[in-house]
Amino acid sequence: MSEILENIKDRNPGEPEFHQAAEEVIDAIKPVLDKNPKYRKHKIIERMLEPERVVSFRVTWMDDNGEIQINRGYRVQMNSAIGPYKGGLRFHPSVYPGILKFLAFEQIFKNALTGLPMGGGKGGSDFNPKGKSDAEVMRFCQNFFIEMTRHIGHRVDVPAGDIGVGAREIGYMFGTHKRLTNEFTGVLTGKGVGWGGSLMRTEATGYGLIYFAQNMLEHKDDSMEDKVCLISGSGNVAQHAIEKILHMGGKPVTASDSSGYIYDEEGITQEKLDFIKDLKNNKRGRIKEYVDEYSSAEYHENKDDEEFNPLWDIKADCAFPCATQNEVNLKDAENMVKNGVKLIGEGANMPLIKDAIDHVLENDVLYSPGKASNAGGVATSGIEMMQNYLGSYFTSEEVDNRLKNIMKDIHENCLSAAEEYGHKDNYMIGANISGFIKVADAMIAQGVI
Ligand code: NDP
Ligand code: 2IT
Repeated sequence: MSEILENIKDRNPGEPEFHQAAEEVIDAIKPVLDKNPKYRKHKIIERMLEPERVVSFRVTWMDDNGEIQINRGYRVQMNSAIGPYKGGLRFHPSVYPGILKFLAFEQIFKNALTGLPMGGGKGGSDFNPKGKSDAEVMRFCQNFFIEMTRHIGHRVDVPAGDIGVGAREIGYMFGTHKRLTNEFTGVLTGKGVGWGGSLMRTEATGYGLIYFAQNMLEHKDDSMEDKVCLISGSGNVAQHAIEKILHMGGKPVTASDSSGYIYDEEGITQEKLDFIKDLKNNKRGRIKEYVDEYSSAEYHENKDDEEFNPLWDIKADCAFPCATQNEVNLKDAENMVKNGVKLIGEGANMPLIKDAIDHVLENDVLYSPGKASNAGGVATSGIEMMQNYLGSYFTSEEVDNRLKNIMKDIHENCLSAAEEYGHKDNYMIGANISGFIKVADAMIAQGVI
C-alpha cells in the first residue's frame, strides 16, 4: 500500500493537500483491499487517484481601472463512475491544481455517500473576490464561464459554489452559460430560488452538519441541547451551522474569518447571527465588526507567529471547523481534548491535519470527517438537479426532510461499515470504506476504461 502513496507523490509533486487526502483514504480502505483482492487486481484506488480529465485555462478580464487582469481557471473531472461530475467552484488566491485535486478526490466518496447519482469534480480559480466591485466580479465570472461552458453540462458536469462562490457568482455564471448555449438547464446548482434553484440549498451544508452531529450524539444517548459550540468561519457553512445549533437548543459562541475570530461568551443568538449574515453576505465586511455591535464579545486578531489557534482553546462541548483545509493542527486538537470537547464535526473539507485526527480518535472524541458530515450541501445540490430534471419545485419541508434522511443514512452507513471492518464508532474509516466500495464496484462493472 505504501508504494501506491509513494507513486502518487512522485506523479503529483508539490501537491501536499492531494497527498494528504490520498493517504487518509488509502490507510482507511486497507482492510477492504486485504479482504477483497478484486479491488487490487482492478487497480481501483490507483485509477481513482488519476483524474479522468483536468482542464486548465486562462481567464482574462478588465478591472474597473481599465487594467487587464489574468487569472487561471480549472476544472478537475475526477470520477464519473456513478454519475455526472459534481462539485463546487472555489475562488481563492490559494487555488492551484493540488487543492482542486484533493477536493475533487474527497468529492468522489462524499457524493457516493449521499446515495444520489453524482460523480466527483471540483474547479475554480486563483481569482480573489475580496475587495472587488460587483462589476469586476461579474466580468470575471463571465470570462471564466466563456471557457468553462464547453466542458460542463447538466448530464456531464454540474458545478456549484464553494469558498468565494455564492449566490451572486452562481447567478453571473449561469447567465453566461445560458447566453452561450441558448438553453435553460440545471447546469449549475445553488441557483436562486425562482430561477431553478432549490429551497434550502443555501442552508443545506450547515444544517446537514448539525443533523449529523445530532445523530452522533443520539448514538451516545445525548443531544445538542445546551452544548457550547465552537465554530470557525463565518461564510455559508458556518452561518447555517450556527443557525441549526440554535434550533436544537445549543449555544454557539465563536465565528471567524481569515483575519481573526470573535468569542461571545453569552452566545450568538438568532439576532446576532442575522447581523453576521448581513455583514458577510451583503456588506462583505469583516467579522471584527461584530464587537462594535455587541459588547458581550471579544475579538482576537490572528498573529503570524501563533503556533495554535486560540479559538480552539476555549472551553466547549463541540467544535465545528467550517473555514478551510488544515485549519486545526495537533496543538489545537490537544487543546480541544484538554478542554473537554466531546464532538468534532467537520463542516469544511479536510480541516484537521492527520496528526490532529489521530489525537482526537485516540482520546475517544466523536469525530466526523467532512466527506460525511458536510455532504448535506452536495446532497441538496443533487435534490436541485432532481427538481430541474422534473421541471418542478419541492417545498422547503420536502427538501429538509430529504436532507435529514440522507444525513441519517450516511450516519448509519458510516457506523455499519466501520463496525464490519473492526473499527467501531470510527466515522472516518466508515465513511471512506462505504464511499469507496460503491464507486469501486461501479468501476469494475464498467470495465477497464
Ligand atoms: P465561504 O466563502 O462562504 O466562507 C469561507 C469562510 O472561511 C470565510 O469566513 C473565510 O474568511 C474563511 N476562510 C476561507 N479561507 C480561509 C483561510 N485560508 N484561512 C482562514 N479562514 C479562511 O465558503 P463556505 O462556507 O462555502 O466554505 C467553507 C468550507 O466548507 C470550505 O472548506 C468548503 O470547501 C466547505 N464546504 C462548503 C460547502 C458549501 O455548500 N458551500 C459544502 C461542503 C463543504 P475570509 O472571508 O476572511 O476569507
Ligand atoms: O465541497 C462541497 O461538497 C461543495 N462545495 C458543494 C458541492 C456541490 O456540488 O453542491
